Amino acid sequence: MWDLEISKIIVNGFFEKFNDALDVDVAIVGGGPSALTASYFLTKNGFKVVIFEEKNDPGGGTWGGGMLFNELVVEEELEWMLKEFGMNYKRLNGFISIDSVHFASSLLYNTTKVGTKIFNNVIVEDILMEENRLCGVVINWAPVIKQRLHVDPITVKAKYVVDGTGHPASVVQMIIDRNLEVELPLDKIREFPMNAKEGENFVLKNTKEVFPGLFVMGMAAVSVGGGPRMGPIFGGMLKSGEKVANAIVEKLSVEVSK
Ligand code: 48F
Repeated sequence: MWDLEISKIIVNGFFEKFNDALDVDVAIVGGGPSALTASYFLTKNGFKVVIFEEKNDPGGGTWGGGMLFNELVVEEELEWMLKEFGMNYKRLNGFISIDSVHFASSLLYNTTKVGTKIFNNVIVEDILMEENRLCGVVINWAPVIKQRLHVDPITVKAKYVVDGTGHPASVVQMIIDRNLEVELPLDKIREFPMNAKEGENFVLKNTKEVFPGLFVMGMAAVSVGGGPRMGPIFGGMLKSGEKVANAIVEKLSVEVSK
């Protein structure tokens, strides 16, 4: 019977992916542009990467461009990466302009094509710790959390966790809420008014390991470091994702060769 066959294909296909994603090299929280870039470079380097995105549609703040004008901007120096992703773009006075729907879908296509697994509608609601080091995340279905259902989560083991949750820096916030030692330049997570140029440099500088086993990238790195937001310029997100990927590749490669 067709209908039964279809249901079995879906259920078996999902659980095959999901089972494999319970023990990974890198778990990325949030599916925004920095996450899609980081996962692409990590997976391409042979590491097992999973992204958990609480919304139905991964891509974070990319789809709507600036103020719903669905065009976004990156710096000219990133042309090599856009070429790597096979994107169409226009060069204009030192900047590059890209259709935001094309940008989001290209990032999604490229990272899933190399093998990154994205689980949408899944929220990271807590962290998994061992000997004062992050070693995974605690996940649940986003509708379970949003409807406040009393349902326990399950855990995913990861060698590294990356906070790519954007403005709220949710994973770092979970560490702070538990009074664990995290080095913050301010008394709390906070971002400052928009300044695209400063923000673009700031995001890259603040993309780093902030707690053993936990990296922060993208807008989350800005919030944790206390810097200015930068709105619809996305070069910093791509650079930040690439920086996290390189840093983790280096660490994991050392561990593999031990
Ligand atoms: O904010 P977001 O797009 O992340 P980003 O990579 O990019 C920022 C830009 O979009 C833009 C900008 C450019 O200059 O300023 O804002 O830093 O995407 C973050 C994603 O994380 C998801 C959220 O739904 C969004 O899609 N997210 C947040 N908390 C959780 C989460 C969580 N606890 N579990 C799963 N997903």
